[in-house]
Order: sequence, then C-alpha cells, then structure tokens
Amino acid sequence: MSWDAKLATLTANTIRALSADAIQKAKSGHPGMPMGNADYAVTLFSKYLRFNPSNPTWIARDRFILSAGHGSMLEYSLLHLYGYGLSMDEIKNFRQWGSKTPGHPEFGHTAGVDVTTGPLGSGFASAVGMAMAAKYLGAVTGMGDAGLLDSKIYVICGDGCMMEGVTGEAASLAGHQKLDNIICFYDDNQITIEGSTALAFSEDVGKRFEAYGWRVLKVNNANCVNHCDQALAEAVKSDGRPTLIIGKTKIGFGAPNKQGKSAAHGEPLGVEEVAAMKANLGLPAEEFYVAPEVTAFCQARAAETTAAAAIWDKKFNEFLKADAARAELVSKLLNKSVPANILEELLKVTPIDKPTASRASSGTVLQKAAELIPALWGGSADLAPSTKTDIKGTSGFSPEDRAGRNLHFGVRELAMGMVANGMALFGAAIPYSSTFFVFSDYMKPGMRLASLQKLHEIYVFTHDSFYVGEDGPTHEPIEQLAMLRSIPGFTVIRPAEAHEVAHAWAAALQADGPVALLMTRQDLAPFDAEMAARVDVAKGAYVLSDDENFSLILMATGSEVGLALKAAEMFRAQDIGVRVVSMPSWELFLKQSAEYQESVLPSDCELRVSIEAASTFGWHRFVGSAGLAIGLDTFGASAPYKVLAEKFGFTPEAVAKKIVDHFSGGGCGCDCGSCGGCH
Ligand SMILES: Cc1ncc(C[n+]2csc(CCOP(=O)(O)OP(=O)(O)O)c2C)c(N)n1
Ligand SMILES: [Mg+2]
Repeated sequence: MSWDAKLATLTANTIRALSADAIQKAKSGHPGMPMGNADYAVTLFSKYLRFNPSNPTWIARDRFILSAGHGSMLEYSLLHLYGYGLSMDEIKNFRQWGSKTPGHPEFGHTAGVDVTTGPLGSGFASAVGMAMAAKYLGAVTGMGDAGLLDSKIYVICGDGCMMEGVTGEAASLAGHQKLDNIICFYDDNQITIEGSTALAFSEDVGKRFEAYGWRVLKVNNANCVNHCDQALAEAVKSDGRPTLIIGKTKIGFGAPNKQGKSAAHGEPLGVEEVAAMKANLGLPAEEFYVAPEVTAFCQARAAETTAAAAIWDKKFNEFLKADAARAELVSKLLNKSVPANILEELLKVTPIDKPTASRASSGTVLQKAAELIPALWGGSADLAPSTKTDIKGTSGFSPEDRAGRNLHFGVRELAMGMVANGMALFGAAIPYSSTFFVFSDYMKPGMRLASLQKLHEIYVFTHDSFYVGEDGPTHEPIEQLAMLRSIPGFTVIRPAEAHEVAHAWAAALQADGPVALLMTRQDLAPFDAEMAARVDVAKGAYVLSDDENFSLILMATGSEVGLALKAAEMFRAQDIGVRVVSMPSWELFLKQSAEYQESVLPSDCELRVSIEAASTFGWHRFVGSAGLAIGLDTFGASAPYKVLAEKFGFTPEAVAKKIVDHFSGGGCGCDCGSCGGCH
C-alpha cells in the first residue's frame, strides 16, 4: 500500500486514543508525549523505517529509539499496530504486573523494543553506539559496500533529553564521527514537568547541534504528517552528517483543554478530557478502538517491509556463499563468538616472568583476545595509553576508517557508558570501555542500564585503589567497588596478578552480562607455579594457600592477595595455621553451590579477615559479625604509594597487628578508640 496522508493521520489519532485509554485504565502514565509525537512516528513507520515484525532482531533493520521513554505508549501502540504481536490485551494491561507493556520500554522484555529507555538522554546516547556499530559491521564484513547494511538509527527525544549532559557528550561524538546514519527527531514542545521550558532552558538547540557538526532541519508543525514526511524525505538523504529534525509539536495534541500544557505530561487526561479529545479528533467514543482501515493500513506496511527483509535474506545468503572466509567472519561477529579454549590461549600470553601491573598484563591479554574474537572492540575515554586498552596493529574508528577497532570516546565517560550499550544492543559487538576506576562514577548510569538490559560488555577500570599514589584522593577509588557490587546482575573481577588477569578476561569474555575488570597501576608479583595451578577465577573465590589445621582465613582481592600471603607467613611463623583465599569476584563466588562456598569458607572457622584497599562496605557478609574487614573507609591522600601503604596500614606487619588486636582484644577493629577494645 502506498503512503496515504489521510490514513496516516487517522492512525496517528488512533494512537492518541489508544495511549489515552491505556493510561486512563492504568491510572498512570504519560499521555502528552505519545499524543504530540504520533504524527511523526506514524510517518516514520509507514514510509521510512525498515523493520521486520516476523524477525524483530533482524540485524539489518533500522533501529527505533524512544529516548523520551516516558512516552512508552507511543511505542506500544506502534508495535501493536505494525504487526509485532503485542496484543490489545497487553495494551489494556499497560504498567501492570507481568505485562509486556511496562511503564517504560524494556529491551529483551517486549519484542520490537530496541533499547530500554526512561532515564532521559540515555536512548539518544545509546543510539550513537548503535550508529557506530552499524558502520563498523558494514565496513569489516563488506556488508556495507554490498548494500546489505545501511541501518538508520531513528531517535525521538524530548526537551528533557536535550537538557541532559549525556546527550551533549554523545552528540558531540556523533558529529565528530560524522554518523550520518542517525536521524533524531527532537519533540520541541517547550513543555516539561514543571511547566514551560522557559523556566530552565533557553539556548538555541539547533545552533548547538550545528556546532557539534549536525545537519539541522526544522518542522514548524510536526503535528502534520505531511510536514513530517517532507522532513524525513530530506533527512534520509545523507549529507555526511547526523541529522536533527526539530519539530514543533503540542504536548497532548488533540486534547482540547490540556494540549500545550504540562498537565498533559504525566498523568491520565481524565475521563471527560479523553472523551473530549476523541470527539475533537472525530473518533468514536469506544475504548481501545482501532478502525479496520487503520489496521489494514499498518498491516500493509508491515507486509511491505517484511517482504523487503525477505529479499535482503536472499541477497545476504548469496553474499555469504560467495566467500567462505567472509561468511566465517560474519558468523563470528553476529554470534559474538568466543573460542571455547579462550582461557588456555590467554594464559599462553599473560606475562608471568616478573612483577607486572595488572593493567599491563591486561593489555597483553587483550591483544590475544582481540585476535581471536572479531566482535571485541572498544576503547577509552582518552586514557588508552594508561589503561592499556588499544588493540595494536589496528587503526582508530573514524569517518575515514569505519573498520578501525580502537574507539576514541574522547573525555566523555558518561556518554561512553551509554554508547557502549548501544554497540552491544546493535549486535555483533562485545564492546569494552575503559577509564580510571575512580571515574567509573561518571559511567554509573550506563552500567546500570547495561545490567538491566543484560548486555555483554566489558569495562576495563585501571588505577584501582589508593596505590595510584601521587595523584591523590580525587584519583583514588574508595567506594566504587561497593557501588559496582551493588548493581544487580553486574559482575566485578579484581585479579591478583597475571594468571588471574588471563582468567578474569576469559571469564569476562564468556559472561552473559556486564563485567568490570579492575586493574592496578602498580606492579604485582606473579604466583609461583604451584599457586598458579590453583587459580580458579571463574568460581569467584578459591583456596590459594592453605595449612592443614588452619584457624584463620584471610580473604583478599587484587593487589591485597599478595599482602594476605605475606601476613599469613607471619602467623605461620608462630605456628598459627592460615588459609588464604583469593576472592577476585564476589558475584561469581555467590553463584557457586552452597557446598563449594562452604568448602572455601567453612562456617566453623570464625576467625575471618578480608583485606581490600577500598571501602569495607559489604565485607561482613563474608567475614561474619565476629570477623574483621580491613580496608580504607576514608578518602586517600597524595604521596608515593609505598608511603600510603605504610600510613594506611597496608603492610604485612600492620595487617597482622590489626588481626591480633581484633581477635585477642575483643574490640571492633575500627580504630575508633572508644569501644574499649581497640588498641
Ligand atoms: C534522567 C532523568 N531525569 C528525570 C526524569 C524524570 N522525568 C521524566 S519525563 C521528564 C520531563 C521530560 O520533559 P520532555 O522531555 O520535554 O517530555 P514531555 O513533557 O514533552 O513529554 C522528567 C524530568 C527522567 N525520566 N530521567
Ligand atoms: Mg517537552
């Protein structure tokens, strides 16, 4: 069926009514956004977006990103009408327990949702990663030149997205990278929750985006499908830049008393206003009504775009058949393949001949991983020389070289987290991103969304403790470990030396969700062969060194494992049996059977100590209420790291003394000086 502006308008009005009805029924939701953006969205779906409802994860599809995620009923209405199998019952169950229509769109939960959105700006920033991944996949496989991959990334943003800093960072990167496959519609309705945007937002967004290197198109009335059509027709013709369509709309368009007002933003319109809106738009009063001609119009479009996808399938199969090596590469990328023997391969290269900083071991291991895993690519927020995350012998991703495997995110950690999510979401990528561990704070929102979406991503965080030294407390992470460990579904691995680094990378590459690898700036002595044979990072914690009749367990992570071993020697010299447990990952350990956990940390041993150069928050889970958590619960300081280790008590002698004091003095070990037990 060809484009029909009247039917498109009727479809847009139907979406307004469906959204208003669902939100009314749920007694919660945001009607204004779907009602204001329906005309643009229907124009996009009916004429431009290439999608395939029979295979919603078709790699070559265009992506639809509802960055203004509060307008979720817009997306659900579209998925319902355009053949994604989202039933009317699901629409009627909007925001209810167990429904496919949660409050904000959730990737992996509802077929057709390409990204989880809700935190404003996050969708926009992830779209930039998708655009990069599309360019990269097209270039490295030749799919781009063969006309098999020119996915466009269509985003809808509101005023809120445009105010968020993450949007600015990501737009700057997209402009620099000339990502002409991004078409973002900015719903310029000049309304947010508190009222007019005039309260807090007065810059010229168009000029800002032009300065970022974007093409800016303007639509004076984006509540008209023809105007939206004209803008999209222009936007799909690349001029080598990403495109921002600034569309003037009315929030809650069609609701006679609430349109254009913040009252339409985030609460049901009310029964009377819904009725008035339907009358105003010439729709029947019936709830959840879809006219047969609207169904036919949308289904015809779905059939058309599905047929185009079938033609693509044929062409793609021929493309693969023509070149076996290429087919293998494509398969490795699309499946994000990781060789089964990855650990053995990484152990072959990890440097174990002399003390090495784990960031350096990590850099060496990464080279091998990159050689074996084409889907692995990424970069750093301007710290690659320090975080050792460049893949050697390859170029940087740039407008001139879309097959470049090293990503220069620029000093944009907040966007980096979201952009990496977009790369993972696009498919064909296991992205890694990197910075100093302390700056992971700037990446938290992206990491949270990575975990929520179960994205397979790797974060390489180096300079992982106060051992950073002279840079001082601003650069010395304290509470970041606790922060990462508190994210549901997120895995943290802090390896102790080079063998563990290889194991940690292998575990991260074989994970099914986000993993942070924490690496040191300072050198770490490698384990001897006997200890190396015991390393089992995949289990999260394992017995590294043991006495038959141990009465004390020392558990440690990363650089403090070496310290624990030295402290253990001091106890052993006094005939006290010690077990040293290397515990690189709480999360992996907690996934093991109760029997395994008990075998490593037997509950009848109450003298338990944890040692970690970070906040002790959370360690009592493992040391128990009688145990001792040695860490650093203050900010660090600026000095050579050996001085800091002395001052903060991270020497074998100081550790041993704390342990003796704690278990013999009956104090709490906190150095508070007031509990009567501290010494
Ligand atoms: C990061 C973030 N901060 C705050 C919110 C809460 N919030 C949801 S919608 C909204 C206002 C958005 O305004 P706009 O994008 O213009 O949407 P409109 O009111 O036009 O639908 C806010 C502050 C959020 N979802 N995400
Ligand atoms: Mg707005």
